[in-house]
Amino acid sequence: MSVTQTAKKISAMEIRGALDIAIAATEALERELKGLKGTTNSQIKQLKKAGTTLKKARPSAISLPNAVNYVIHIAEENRDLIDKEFRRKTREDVREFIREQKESLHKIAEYGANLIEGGDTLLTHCNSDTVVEVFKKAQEDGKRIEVLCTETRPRHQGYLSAKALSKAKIPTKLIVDSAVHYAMKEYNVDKVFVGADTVFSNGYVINKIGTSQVALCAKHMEVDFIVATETIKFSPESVHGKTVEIEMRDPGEVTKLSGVEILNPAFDVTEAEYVDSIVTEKGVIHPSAVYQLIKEEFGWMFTEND
Ligand code: RUB
Repeated sequence: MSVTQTAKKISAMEIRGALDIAIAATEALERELKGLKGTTNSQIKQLKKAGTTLKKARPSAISLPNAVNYVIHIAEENRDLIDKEFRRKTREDVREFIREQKESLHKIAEYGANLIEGGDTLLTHCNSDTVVEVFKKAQEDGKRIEVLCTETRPRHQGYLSAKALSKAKIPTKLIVDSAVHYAMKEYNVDKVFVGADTVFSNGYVINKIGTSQVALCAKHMEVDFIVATETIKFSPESVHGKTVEIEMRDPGEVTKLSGVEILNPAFDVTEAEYVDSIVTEKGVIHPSAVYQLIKEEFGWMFTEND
């Protein structure tokens, strides 16, 4: 699949979820590298152009520009290599980066599962592969858990979570989004786990629209609100105050109602004070530790003056 085809699939949400988006973009650049020609400088230029096409595909998951920027960083590090050797070494490094991302998922599953106790009732919103892996690991570890999944209007990604969990033989219930408060009370939810599209240096989290309402309910009900995310979803630019755009999708995804303006924001921001823990591949951290972890993980993006 070409860079343009990958970007189209990301925009159309045929490839979705912040980690899958990042991996798909990285793989597209790796394939692009294979066919590049010309001087190393011109190959890097072509790679940057392809990267720009990918970055435009969706705006709210920082994992996408992070992955693209990292591939370009790798290419620039290999700038002194010539032609074939440049492509060979860069592709090898890019494949290593993809392996690391996949490995992160397993580590988060392990650390996240350690936060779950046998008998827990858990709730999740939308469809995060990372969260699904955490729940599956808890089950594999012999913990008896039950999961409530929100439907996640308008695209119903909660159905994907519910299907994946029930396939893994985890008792699963599906609720409409507006039943979160009711379900937390009626089913004694112990913990909420959600994924992330972007995590800012101040610990604020962008995730699927509705996440912040779930977090408000969790706070009110004194239920732990846990975010499971690879550090590729941390925003290094947020250290300098940069935010990301909240994607507004086609109103037709919601409904058609003549004479009424339909709004369809796809993501929202959950403030750090609602987040109890963030599970990363580097360990379980408090939102106040995000800044430090960004400095460690994205050192290649900062200068000595940062
Ligand atoms: C998906 C979403 C997910 C995060 C994390 O939104 O908000 O919670 O992307 O997913 P959309 P993962 O369906 O609009 O892409 O843990 O799989 O990276």
